[in-house]
Amino acid sequence: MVPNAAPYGLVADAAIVVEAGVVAWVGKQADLPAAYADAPQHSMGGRLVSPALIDCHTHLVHGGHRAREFEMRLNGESYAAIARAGGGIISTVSATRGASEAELLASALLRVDALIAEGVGAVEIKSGYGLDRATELKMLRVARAVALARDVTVRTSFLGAHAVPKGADGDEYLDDICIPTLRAAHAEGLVDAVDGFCEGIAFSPAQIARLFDVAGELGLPVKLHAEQLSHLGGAALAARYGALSADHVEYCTTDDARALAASGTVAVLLPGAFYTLRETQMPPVAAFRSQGVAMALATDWNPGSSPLGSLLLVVNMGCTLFGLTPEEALAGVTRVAARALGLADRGQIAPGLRADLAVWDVAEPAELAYRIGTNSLHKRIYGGVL
Ligand code: DI6
Ligand code: FE
Repeated sequence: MVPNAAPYGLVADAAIVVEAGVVAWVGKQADLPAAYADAPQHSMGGRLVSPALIDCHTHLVHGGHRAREFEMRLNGESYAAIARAGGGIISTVSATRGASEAELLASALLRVDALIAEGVGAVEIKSGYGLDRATELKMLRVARAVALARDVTVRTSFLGAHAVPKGADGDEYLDDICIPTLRAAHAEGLVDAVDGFCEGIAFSPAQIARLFDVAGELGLPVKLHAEQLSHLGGAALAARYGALSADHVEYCTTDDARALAASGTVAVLLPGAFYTLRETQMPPVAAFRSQGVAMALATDWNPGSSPLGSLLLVVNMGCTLFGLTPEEALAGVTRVAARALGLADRGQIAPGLRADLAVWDVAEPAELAYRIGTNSLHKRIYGGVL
């Protein structure tokens, strides 16, 4: 996935030298420097080796499920109408508040294990199903605990601005609960980035700006659920704050794409939510391409709009639903996903980067995008450990 003349940065008959968990050298086996000739060698059997995958947008710590709501939508209710009636995010908030830390961790580990089994080495996990101090902190502690329980890197995002609690006023919730909770979570070292849901059913750009000002004061990067169901100006706002990413972005305009390109903000495409909600507004992939906006792909694993536990399926959907090329889609779950998380030490196989690798039983990279419901992972290598 190192950008060069070859598609996918592919190197045939390659060797990778790993020292202390870091890639020391990569190139053609025939060019292996003599200094490494005596190092222990492990054949990958001629298989394809990619960077380990990165899922850069998930809500995989949560209580309960929303299969009933899925039924309601298929009986004609809309996602927004269910949310307004107290279903949707708010129903997962009740289930998450009611779950113990141990219960949340157990269910989160099942989900993370499914991702790891597909070669994922890093995952972003958001809070946002607490909407009160105790539960937001509980979710973030569980996210940190996932990283201790498994060989996987976890980046947390504080998503206290995910929904307005039932009966509350958005601005009062921000001032009295959300922002003080962000400060408390940051003081506990639980926050790697600050996220929000900028949408008619959630928070306005002006409200998100107030939250982002606090993030800036705390030295935390920001990201935003923007332009998912309507065009509210979230992407422009994200660009103005130099966000790591703007996510969903179906309703982005060409002007938004220009702004995202200028700020170096990654557009994270989430085909699982598009598919589940049977949306018809496509993200402006052509504008992202022409303006030079880097595109990532992620599961958005959550119990409402994207109960999707396969990043490989997301790669396929990114191609089939959104028209990404397989090369763009694979970059979107490796090199670009790393950028969306501010992780400069991975996402490509290159000297100095972590030896987080995925070894695949496929002959060529496009197979990873083309197969549906097939897990071709032979082995995952995390931090150089075979
Ligand atoms: N956008 C989404 O797709 C998820 N959150 C968000 O802000 C949906 C979360 C849910 O429906 O529970
Ligand atoms: Fe999301």
